[in-house]
Amino acid sequence: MKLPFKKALVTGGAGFIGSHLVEALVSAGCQVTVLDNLSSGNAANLKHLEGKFSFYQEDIREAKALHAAAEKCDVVFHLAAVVSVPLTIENPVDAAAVNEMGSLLVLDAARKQQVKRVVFSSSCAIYGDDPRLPKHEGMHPKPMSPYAVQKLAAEYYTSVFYNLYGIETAVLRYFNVYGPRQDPSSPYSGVISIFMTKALLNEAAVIYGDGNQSRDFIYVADVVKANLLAATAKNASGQVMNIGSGRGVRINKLWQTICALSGRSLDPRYTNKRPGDIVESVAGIERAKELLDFECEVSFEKGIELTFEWYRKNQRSEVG
Ligand code: UD2
Repeated sequence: MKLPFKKALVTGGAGFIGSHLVEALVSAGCQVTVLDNLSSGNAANLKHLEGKFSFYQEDIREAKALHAAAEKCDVVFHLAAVVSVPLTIENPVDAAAVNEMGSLLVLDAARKQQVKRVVFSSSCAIYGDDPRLPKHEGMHPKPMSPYAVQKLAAEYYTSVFYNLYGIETAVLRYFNVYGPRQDPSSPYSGVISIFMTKALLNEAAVIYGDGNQSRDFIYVADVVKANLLAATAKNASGQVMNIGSGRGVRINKLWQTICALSGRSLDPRYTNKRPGDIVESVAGIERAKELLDFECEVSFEKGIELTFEWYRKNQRSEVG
């Protein structure tokens, strides 16, 4: 993809999604700066790109580093965050300092450094448990966790910066992102990373509830594509867009698919539903299609296959 901008900052660039974005930007010939405090990101995610980007190992709240990193950038992709919902429940104040105040500082640095556009990574968490499907951007937000409140607050700041200061912004509400490099080692890791690691270890998955809950899974390369389009599409400025596949997959079906790929037949162990677990989640994707001309290229079946291959090659012994 030929990009119409030269220099970009990726906050959280050493994380799962961020590292894939950095890879795409570098291979498109973009000059990339990464700012990441490595609290949940991992330098190993960028090892293969060593020497091809600038790196600030800093927190987004370190104003001096942030300003230096944003200097002369055309675009800021803001992905740095406390990404675990349960962690924000355990420690809402610390998480807010990063997810809310940190986001405000990123926007302000972008404004002062005259960055043209900021693409903010938000989450479908802001819809809460609204039972109506698919979830679309016109729905009234119903945040149910500090994480969702913090993402929503940052979305509002983004919109205020667009209206008050004329800085171009685009907000992407990700659904369940999966793919290579997603860390399976915590109980709050993405379900696909956990299930794949379990299947490879010949262990049964634990399914919370009856397994009939659905999720809209989106492959990480498609999320990267959405970011690149959001950085450049004329109509995206000032907009909020869902980034999902538009298709719901039940957790029982997910486990069966992964078992089939591993060639094993393992009955899952069922346990209590997770507190606050949403039952159905499917993205309405019309707005991203209209404004970004975005469509998922990688089907669930293909993405699962690619991801499983990666976990097979990079097998781990720790799993959430
Ligand atoms: C996702 C995001 C979260 C937030 C939220 C918004 C991830 C990793 N998390 O949380 O950041 O944006 O959406 O609503 O993308 N499950 C099992 N067994 C396991 C692990 C999970 O049954 O070992 C179930 C879990 O109960 C849930 C589903 O799988 O019903 C997906 O769980 P998840 O932790 O991957 O993601 P989710 O949707 O809770």
